[in-house]
Amino acid sequence: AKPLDDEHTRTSLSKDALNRAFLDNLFYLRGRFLEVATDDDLYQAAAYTVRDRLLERWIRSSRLYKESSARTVCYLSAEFLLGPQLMNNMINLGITEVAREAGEMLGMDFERILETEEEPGLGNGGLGRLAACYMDSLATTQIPAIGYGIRYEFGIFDQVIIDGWQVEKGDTWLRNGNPWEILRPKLVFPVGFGGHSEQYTDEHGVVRQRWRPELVVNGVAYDTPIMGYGVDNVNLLRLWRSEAPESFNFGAFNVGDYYGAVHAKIEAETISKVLYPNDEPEAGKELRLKQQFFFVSCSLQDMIRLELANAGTLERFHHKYAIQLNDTHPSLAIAELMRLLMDEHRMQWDQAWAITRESCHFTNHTLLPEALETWPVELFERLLPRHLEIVYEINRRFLDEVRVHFLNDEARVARLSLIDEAGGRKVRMAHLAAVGSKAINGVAELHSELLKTTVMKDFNDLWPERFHNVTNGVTPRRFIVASNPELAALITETCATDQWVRDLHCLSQLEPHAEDHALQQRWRAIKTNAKRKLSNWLGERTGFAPDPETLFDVQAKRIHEYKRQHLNLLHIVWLYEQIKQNPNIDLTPRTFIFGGKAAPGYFMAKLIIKLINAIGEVINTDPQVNGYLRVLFMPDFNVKNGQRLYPAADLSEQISLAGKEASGTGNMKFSMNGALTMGTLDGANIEIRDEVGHENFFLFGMTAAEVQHRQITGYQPWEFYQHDEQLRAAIDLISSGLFSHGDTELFRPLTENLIHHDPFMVLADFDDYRERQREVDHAYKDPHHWDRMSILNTTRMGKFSSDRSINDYAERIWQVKPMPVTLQA
Ligand code: 4GP
Repeated sequence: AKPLDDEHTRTSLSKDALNRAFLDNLFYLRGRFLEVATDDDLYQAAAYTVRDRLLERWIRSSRLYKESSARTVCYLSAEFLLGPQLMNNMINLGITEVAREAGEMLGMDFERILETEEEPGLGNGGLGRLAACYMDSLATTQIPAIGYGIRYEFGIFDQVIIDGWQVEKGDTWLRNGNPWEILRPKLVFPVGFGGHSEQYTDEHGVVRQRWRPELVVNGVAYDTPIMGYGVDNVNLLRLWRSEAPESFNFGAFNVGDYYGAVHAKIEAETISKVLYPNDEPEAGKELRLKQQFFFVSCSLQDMIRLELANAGTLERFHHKYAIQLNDTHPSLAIAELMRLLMDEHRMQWDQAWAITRESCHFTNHTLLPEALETWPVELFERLLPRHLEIVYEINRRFLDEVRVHFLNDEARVARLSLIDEAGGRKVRMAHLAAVGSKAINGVAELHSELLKTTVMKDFNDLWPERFHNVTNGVTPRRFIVASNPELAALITETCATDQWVRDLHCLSQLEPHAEDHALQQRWRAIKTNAKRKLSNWLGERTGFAPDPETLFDVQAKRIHEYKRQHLNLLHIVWLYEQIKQNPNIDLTPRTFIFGGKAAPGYFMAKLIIKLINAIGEVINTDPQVNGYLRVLFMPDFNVKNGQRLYPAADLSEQISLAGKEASGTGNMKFSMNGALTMGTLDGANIEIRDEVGHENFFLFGMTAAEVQHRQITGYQPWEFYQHDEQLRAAIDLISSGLFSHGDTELFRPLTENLIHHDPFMVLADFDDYRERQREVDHAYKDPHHWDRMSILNTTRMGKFSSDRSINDYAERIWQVKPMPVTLQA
């Protein structure tokens, strides 16, 4: 098949020119010549060579954006889970083929160079990866945008599996340097902490308020170019690193307190040191609050600097910027923007508030109560005394409005207040974000509805017009073109155009070919090949290479009880029993593959990982069952490893309890690559099923409404355990010690929790899940039928491109327009 990009290589870049540039970089930047270069030297030289190709476009883009008054999107996110960048930048530049050939001319192993790249893991999971997809789509749709976040020195931990348990290892992604970023040593902003707020009289005799922080750290900018696909727009990802201001340690140093001087430096640098793994209790995480304020303050100061340089005044700040708050982590932006406008730039409250409210927008990503951020007032006041005053004033005015709207409803006032008065007083960050934002959105239709009827119901009663839905999307550049080049080439060949890469709805052009046996055969061959590649990789890493002819059934995502990896496991254990009882059973041979990290402090999630590996150990070494069943855990699931997994899956497990998964985006990545989904009516599953056709989706489980009903009427998991013999047998087998060398205690916390509490209703959905899995087993036996469903899954995924999501935000929320950049003068 023809490669995707060589027809539209807009760079008219020759192999020779590329090689010359590459060798120059190897020589001048790395001080190496080809014969002695290490893999890392080669990778770095390649990365610089590609980056150089971005820079001209970058400069052109920033100049154009600066000169125009076009509205710029500022995407504030504590996480950007970028993944490897070399391949994607080449794809977006349209130079992968010429680069591959150039590399071959020099006798280099292109794949090996790509493999060498260490990904920046500056995020936990869905929320951080979404931010990265949106950066790709903003550039591709030519919308001026800046992503603002934190340049963590240590991103999400690396996961290794030792004796079946997850062991965390520090992520050292910066060890060899990061060729994609450019340090801006002069772009530095001070960020204060602590101290007090005071009144003073300015030179015009006006009484004002100001903050006297006790500690000041600096935020210094690191810029990464974000190239759009097939366009010349390059946007900016600006990440902040904390450091001690130079003057800060002088005092101590001069009096000979060397330790004190260094200590202060370390304390300042700690702020951007490490990414917090999520799913951990928030309480007392002082450093996390510091991180949030740190990056929000730097980012807003930067926006203000740019606007003052351009317009000379901040009166039109909200016309210039559309700020998107990616969850509540950046919601201090509301208070900090107010402070900057009033205290530093002497604006009156009303004007500052109008500007803030017109600039900010807020996305919620989860309804799980433990993820709704609150900060103890005491801690908030200690770190941000002036901001607490501002929050109180926002709250006072807000609650006045509430009282006008809902007369004599003090219960509602208490529920809406920015301060939670129950127990220890806490600042509710979601409320701060909601009050200060023009628009509030959920990330899939169901989630947005639930947001309005549950956690944000009172806000919806007050301001229904502020609520929106923007269903998530993912970038097809990374999740089809980069991760599954063979499939991409087949699609392009069959459609006779690669337009789909930019407009994913064009995949529907493939649909008339879904019945075509020749296409089906090639489709299957590509899938099998992807499975073979994954199998080899797993073989090298885990010592076991699964058979690519078996059905690959994959669940890859964070390990969490609400995502119900243990439901999957109960089914596997049940299958194991069936085979044991009936060795001649007619089953489709399957390989179950799991991947995902557990938060280091989340005991139950870690126990689930142990159980996956324990079950795998028994099944994979039992010749009586391992012709039918294999169970594998892929260590260190991250963006890079995800890209190996999505193309190789036949079945995608999206089995969260309905109402718990806000959207999911892995579900989209799998389906785009032709996997069928086994899923509940949760998050974006619902919309995926509506798009791909109900007959091409394996649906099971309760609806969100049924879940709610069960919760209200009292859920008794014990009853399911008692009445469902099959289920009981599976649970009992785990309790029996069969998977734990006779240890009946090891998994007890898990089994007891299921039988007696089961907060995510695994037992209630088990029977239906098992039934649907039986259908999967049958369906896979008919290759034509399966391949047709697989093709239709891909062709009908147009809606789930992040380009569509970004268009939705641009039109309905941000009111921003594309601004095409052209290279020609
Ligand atoms: C995730 C949600 O759990 C997931 O459903 C959603 O697709 C994703 O955000 C992007 O919107 N939330 C997180 C988090 O990753 O840290 O809260």
